[in-house]
Parts: sequence; structure tokens; C-alpha cells
Amino acid sequence: KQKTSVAVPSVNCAEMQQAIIDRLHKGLGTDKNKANNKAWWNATCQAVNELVFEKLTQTHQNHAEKDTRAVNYLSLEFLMGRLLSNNLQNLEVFDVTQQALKALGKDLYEICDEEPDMALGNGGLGRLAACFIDSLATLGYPAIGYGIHYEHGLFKQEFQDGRQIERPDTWREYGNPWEICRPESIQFVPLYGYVETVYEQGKGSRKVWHAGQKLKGVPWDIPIVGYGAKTVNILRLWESRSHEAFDWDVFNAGGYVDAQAEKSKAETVSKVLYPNDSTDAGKELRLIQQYFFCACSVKDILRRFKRANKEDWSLLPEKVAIQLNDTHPTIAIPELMRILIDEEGLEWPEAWEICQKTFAYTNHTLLPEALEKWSVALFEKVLPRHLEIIYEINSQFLTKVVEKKWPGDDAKKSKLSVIEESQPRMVRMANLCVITAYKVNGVAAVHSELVKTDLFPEFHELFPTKLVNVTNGVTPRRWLKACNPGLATLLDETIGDDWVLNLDKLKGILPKATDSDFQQRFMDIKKENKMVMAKIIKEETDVEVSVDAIFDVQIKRLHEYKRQQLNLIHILTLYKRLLEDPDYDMIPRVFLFGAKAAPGYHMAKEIIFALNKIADKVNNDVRIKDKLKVVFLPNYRVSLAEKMFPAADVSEQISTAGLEASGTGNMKFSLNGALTIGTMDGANIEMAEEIGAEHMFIFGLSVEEVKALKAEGYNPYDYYYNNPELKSVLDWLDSDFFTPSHPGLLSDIKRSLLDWGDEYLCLADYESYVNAHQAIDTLYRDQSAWAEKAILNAGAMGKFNSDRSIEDYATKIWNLKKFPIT
Ligand code: 26W
Repeated sequence: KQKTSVAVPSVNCAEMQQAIIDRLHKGLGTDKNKANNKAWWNATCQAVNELVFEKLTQTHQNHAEKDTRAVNYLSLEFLMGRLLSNNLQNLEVFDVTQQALKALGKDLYEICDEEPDMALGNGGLGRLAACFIDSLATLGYPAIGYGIHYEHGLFKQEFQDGRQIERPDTWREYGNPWEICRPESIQFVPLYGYVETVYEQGKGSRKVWHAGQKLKGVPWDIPIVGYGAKTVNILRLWESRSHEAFDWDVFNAGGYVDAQAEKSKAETVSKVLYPNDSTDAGKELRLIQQYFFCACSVKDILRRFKRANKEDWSLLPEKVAIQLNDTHPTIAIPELMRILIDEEGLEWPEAWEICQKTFAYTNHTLLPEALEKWSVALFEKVLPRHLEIIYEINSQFLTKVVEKKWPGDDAKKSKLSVIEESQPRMVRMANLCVITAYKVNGVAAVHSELVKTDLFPEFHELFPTKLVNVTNGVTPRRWLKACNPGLATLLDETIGDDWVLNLDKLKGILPKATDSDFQQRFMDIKKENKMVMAKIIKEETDVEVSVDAIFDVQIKRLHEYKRQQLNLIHILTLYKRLLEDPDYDMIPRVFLFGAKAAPGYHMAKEIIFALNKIADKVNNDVRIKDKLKVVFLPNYRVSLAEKMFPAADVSEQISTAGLEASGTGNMKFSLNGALTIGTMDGANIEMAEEIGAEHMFIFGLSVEEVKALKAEGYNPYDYYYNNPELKSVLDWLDSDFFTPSHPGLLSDIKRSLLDWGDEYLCLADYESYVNAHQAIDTLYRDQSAWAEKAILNAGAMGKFNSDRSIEDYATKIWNLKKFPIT
């Protein structure tokens, strides 16, 4: 076995045992006889912290001393999941800790399972931010993640009679051992009020914002341990509190109760993560959340800058890069302008130049309903000074840039304006981002092309070098080494263990794809992982599944464009075939789902309900002899995902072409040896380039074909009447077969696919999808051929590593240098 490890364990087994026992005693006031697993978990985390904090201080001192350029990653979401096993891996003390706990009579995996997921994000965008901060630390880049310290992360999902019920997530109810409160770095954030123009003799005028309310922002730091643990960066999350000085005024006026009410109002700002993934709710509290964390973060960045550079503001773009994770933190742009002009006294042109050199923006979606807009009236009420600044940015842009390029073209101006002249008038955040940012990136090649051609074509004409691509990636530490120890060990033995830091090394297994011993070991590992999954399925849903069946998995947010409903009608197709011919020849299939629906998204909730009702029927139908099982696991989350990716045979990536910006689950599946059934969309396209499309099950319309079909006028009824099997499964939804004595409960799904126009072209892709599934069945019958393709898939995933994404950002966008910690 080649050993190319990056660092020797900083503790031995005896020391780790002692540290954990110590923390039980001195940190938690208990002992090994009284402690429950939660206490063991807590003590282990504290023992790990002793290793982490030292390196955190070291990193911080190094960065501060040298005043290094750093990237500040602003994101409303960081979907971190659990940290213990990840930190143990990255510190390279996982094995030592496992031994230490074993000697104390404890199982590390059980202890890790005690940790609540840190679910401060909805889905793709939030998880990407988490992978990126892991890669930034691993590669040794100076970086800070900034976000919100939500009291409640993404809701917990339960099913009642097959319907989704949302319950609050209480991840922090009993404290969080990973976070450090930093009261010395609190910030204050103004809101509401009015703007006064103050005229000063000989100096002209200046603007003073008299805020009506002030919030206090308290930072909580989570150490982010890079693999090999040389750099430990931080994720800084802001918690909102009431500003005592403000409360005291009310209190002194005799309003004790009012003061308390004011306090709880202030605390609502960081109370809960908005559960919408892709539809803009347009709520006042959400705008305040965005401003609250941007204002705290910008002040924090400027405080650090000033300490090192006094007031030489022209140096700011050299020292600071600010990356906006989608438009959610856009308000940081007018906030930086406001501080530079109103508080630091810079002139507009200088402040604007600094802003333009500081911000870059990542676009994560083309869906029109996701593009954030705020009503001008709301802006005026909450952030009156920012609205003025936005107006000024916009007016200069329209007169100096647009007018110059397209003189007299009012249509162009109204399309590109930050202000939409609708009823009511709206502020378009994406336009503000594109106008300001020095780089705008999409998240996969096809997506970035569509950003240029379809979303922002005029901006692309105006700024031909601004729009670029950075294809997403995932961290191989969490999504292979930690979640699939069996496969990780096989890789270590086959190609050496440095694939963890250089995922291109995975290519080394390609020659083994046809080696029958290697195939056998690869498939044995898959089977082990499926057994673990089968146990979870039994515990969670009481459904028994066979590990000899194909595990066919779709895990992602529930959204019509992701087309879980297409998967559903394929399942009905198989079920119908089995009922019509009990000897219908198919390899047994287990269809696994995990997905949360936005609480206000009716159709998404209907699809969950339908899948649960279909599952009830299918799983209890003895006629089909266990050839089909359908399982919808409740409460899909990072820690569950870590068990599902390694256990999957088939990965469902079936979005309508042109709509999934990238996808990142697609990469995790393939990395863990699943084969993809997918459309030519998002990163699937680049995966096909790397793997070879012949080793995937590609189906359906391409982006161009989707456009052409929509242009000529798509009519789903054409497909319904021309395909009797399709017609019969859709008609089945109108019956009471799945909802006994309640016919029509599933009819909305049929209606959406026919009467409401099938916006996402499920029926157009149906036949091709069914055929692709047939090909899966055929291939699986030849286990050696299947294993070969699975190995070719995993071996081709080198590119889809978040370390590569971060290197792309560092060179193409941030101009950021690594900083070795000494
Ligand atoms: C304003 C409501 C809202 C909330 C979240 C609008 C949009 C979003 C996100 C942009 C949705 C999202 O997570 N997008 C996903 O980002 C991933 C990371 O780049 C991509 O892999 C997914 O394809 C994309 O859907």
C-alpha cells in the first residue's frame, strides 16, 4: 500500500482517550459511566477542538501579519451537514479516535450519528458553498465564509398519510460545540428611517441616513479545517439581537413590555431560513435578512482592511474579493457604496471604481421565478439610502453605458435598467449584480452559455469579457473518503491515497475496469453499502428491500423542472406491465426518493403525496413478487445523502434540458460508482464528455430541441393520444386505485401534464426515458459489464472536484494566491 499522507496524526490513541475523558469530566461535568451518547459526542467534539483551535489561531495570525488578499464568500446558505467525522478526517485522526473510543467501549460511527445536521441551506447552492469552503481551506487559500446564524435551519420533514408536514429544525437546541461566539466583533445595522441632505458651507451636500431601528449582529465562528489541517479558515455566521440602547429608550419611557416585543422582533431576523429553493417570496423579513448579514459582513471586512491599510481605499480591491453567491447578497453592493461615500467621505467615481473591482457574482439558475426583485416601495421603507444609491448607479449606467452603445434605444434601456417600470415598480437584483461585478459566472458550461445567450445577451454585448464559466464540483473528502470508507480503502490500495488531494488520480483505476477481481471487489463494496441502506429503509419506512435489486435513486429538492413526476410515470409503467403480465421479465428495482418541497409549492407537495400513495400500493402488492419497490425516505438531508450516494446503482438526473444549471448530486453518484440516467443538461453534459456518453444512459430532448419544440407549439396531448401505454398510466391517476374510495386525489398531476401544458415536457421525453430504463435493465443482467461501466464512471470524476472549481475561481476571477501556514 502506498502511503502519501499529508501529515502525521497529531495525537496517539492514548492521548485521544485521555482528551475525551478529560472533556467528559472538565468540559461536561460528567463521567464515562454516566455519559449518554450525546455527551460522548460532545466530549469528542471538544477534544477535536483542542487540535483545531491552535491551528485556527495560527492561520489567523499568519493571514493578519502578512495582510494577505482574501476572498469573502457571501452566502445566505451554508448546508454544512455534520462536522465531527469531517473534522476527524481532515485532521487525519479518524482512525486514532475510532480506536480511542473503542477502547472506551464506544463506537465512533454511533457517536457521529448523534450530531444534528447543520442544515443552514436549501439544496444545491447551499451545499456548494459548504464544499467550496472545505476546498478553500484544503488548498490553503485565505478565505472567510459569511452567512446567517439561523436559529432554525431547513425544516424537518415528516409524512402524515403521505403528505409532507414541516416541523422546526432545532439543531442548536442544546448548544453547538463547533462554534465560538465573538462578542468583540459585534456590528450594528441600521434599518428604516429617512435620508436627510445636509448642506455644508463650501463643501456642498452630504447624505445622512437617520435610521428608525438598529439591530445588533453577533458573530459566531465555525472553524473550517482543511484536509491535512494546515489552514483552518472560518465560517462567520451573524446572529441578530436587539440593540440595547434602542430598547432602553422605550424602557425609560415606561414601555418594559414594548421593549421586550422590540427585542423579539429583532431576534426574528436570524430566526429561520426561508425554505424556498428557486421561487422568490419577496418578503420584507427576507430583505432584512439579506441586508442584516451583508451589512455586518461588509463592516467586518472593512474593519480588517482599515487595521492593515489605514484609509488608503484604493488598495481595497487588491486586498479584498467579495463573491456573491447568487443575487441573495446583492445589497452588499450599495452598502459598500454607502459606507465609502457617506461614512468615509469618498467621491462617487472613486467609490464606484472600488466597488466594480471588488464584487463578482455567481448565477445559479435561469428559472425566471427565481430572479429576485424587490418592490421599490419596500426598498424605500426599509433601506431608503440604498434605494437612492441604486437609482444613481442605474442612471449613470443607462446614460453613460447603454446610451453610448445603443443611442436612443429605449427598449434596450428598459430591459437593462435596474428598475423595472411595472406596477408596482421593482428593483431587479440580477441587473445590479451584472452591472457592478467585474466577473459573472455560470456553474456549468452549458449554463454559462445560456447565461450569455438567453439570460443576459445585451449585457454580454456590453461587457464581452465579463461572463465566464466555472463548472461546479464536490469535495472528495466528504463525498467519497468519509461517506464511502469501503471504496476509499480500495482506492488507497489500488492507486495510493493521494487521490483525496488530487482527484485526477482516479484515472488510475480505468485500466482496472475490465479486471474481474477488481470488478468483484468494487461490486462487493456496493453491496455492503446497499445493505446498510436497506437497514435504514427498514427502520425508517418498514419496507423490506432486496440488495439484489437495482437501487434507482433520485435525491434532490422537489421541483417540477427536476421531473420527479417523470420518474413517477415510469414507475407506473413498470407496475402496469407487471400487473398485466406477472411473468414480465425485469430485474427487481427499488426506486428511492428523498426530497423536500417548499411549503407553499402545491404541485411539488402533490408529487410527494402521489409517490407515497403509489409506494403503499406497490410495496404491498403480492402479485408483483417483489419486483418493484418504491421508497420515499422522509427528511432528506446531508447526513442521509451520505448513506444514499454510496448505495446507489442508478442516478436519476432527468431535468428538462436547459433548466438544471449544473447539479452536484450527479457528480456524487458517479464518484461512488452509480450509473447515470440523464438528460443533456447542466453538468451531465460535461460528465458525458469525461466518462463517454456510451457509459451513461442519456435520453430526451437537447437544449436546442426543447427550444424548437416550444417554438413550434408543444401539445402534450399529441403524446398522450399517440402512446397507449402513456395514456393508460396517466388515466390511472384519475381512478381511486392508489387512494381507495377517494378517486381524483392524484388528478392534479395528470392535469399539469396535459391540461396545464406540461411546461417541463415530461410527455415529450417519456418514451425515450422508458427506453433508457430498458437499457439499464439489460446491462444489469451482465454484472461484469455493469461493473466495468461503474468503474469507468468513478474513474472519470477527477474534474468534478471542488478543489478544481476553486482553482478556477482563484485564477479566472479572484486572482488569489495560496498562503502556506508556518
Ligand atoms: C429567492 C429564492 C431562491 C432560493 C434559492 C432562488 C434561487 C435559489 C438557488 C439559486 C437555487 C439553487 O440552489 N440552485 C442550484 O445551484 C446549484 C449550485 O450551483 C446547481 O448545481 C443547481 O443546478 C441549481 O439548481
